[in-house]
Amino acid sequence: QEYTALKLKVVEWAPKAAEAVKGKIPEDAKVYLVPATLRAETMYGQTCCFVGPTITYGLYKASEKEYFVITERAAKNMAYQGIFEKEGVPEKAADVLGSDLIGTLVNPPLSFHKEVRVLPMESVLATKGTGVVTSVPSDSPDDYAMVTELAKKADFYGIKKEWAELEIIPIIQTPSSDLLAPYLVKKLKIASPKDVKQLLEAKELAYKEGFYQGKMLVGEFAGEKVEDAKPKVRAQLIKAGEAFAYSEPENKVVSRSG
Ligand code: ZZB
Repeated sequence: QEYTALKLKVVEWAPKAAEAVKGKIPEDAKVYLVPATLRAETMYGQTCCFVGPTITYGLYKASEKEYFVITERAAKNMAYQGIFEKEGVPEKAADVLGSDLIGTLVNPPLSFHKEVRVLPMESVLATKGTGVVTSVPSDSPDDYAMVTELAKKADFYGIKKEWAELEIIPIIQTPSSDLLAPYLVKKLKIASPKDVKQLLEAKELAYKEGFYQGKMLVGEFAGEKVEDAKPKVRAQLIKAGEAFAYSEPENKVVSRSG
């Protein structure tokens, strides 16, 4: 499985995360949350970044002045793939619990929303990708169901309601809708992130319709088919130093919905 790993720069830490990293990295170091995605062409529509609240993340040294927030498992894979300056064993500067990251402000490359918050998602798997997931509610039914839930129960989740209410901008046009994920969530009567089975079905439908029938509505490749735009957007992000290729051993790939 070849992912695109995206660099979301930390602009401001949540208080507990700030405590966890204090004095552990150089003052002028840049830190990134690094989600792994299969949908580089949707990055215009990022509205937040999900972490698993019970997952322990590490701050791993990518180069002298750059650190990545990812799972240990991902750090080991990256060290092995020559993504870090130092090959072999990853260097960890600090641990930080997912729940302590919530509220952290990050800058997602390419996105219309220049600053988005880190928010909780229980279904994030520590065993897949980097354990960090960027949220695109226009095109990912899981993400749409989760941001809807977070906005509804902001107090319960310990977040500010407005963090989950960023405008959802149409990115891709398909025969069904310009906002395929919200459309499918409604159509399959998905009420919450707990509707795992319907969400899995919605995800499969969204992947298929988005890829084979989707047309870009925004960005440099507006008007082009998703099929054609996808590799171009990815190449652009990589060239700009805002993303890199990250691959996962095949047998370890598990679907988000089990
Ligand atoms: C942005 C995005 C935009 C994604 C979209 C999907 C869609 P899959 O499909 O389940 O095999 N993901 C990545 N890592 C994790 C994790 N550790 N736990 C849970 N979910 C994870 O895996 C690929 C997708 O699952 C990734 O692509 C990521 O969400 C999420 F419009 O990134 B995606 C129809 C889907 N649309």
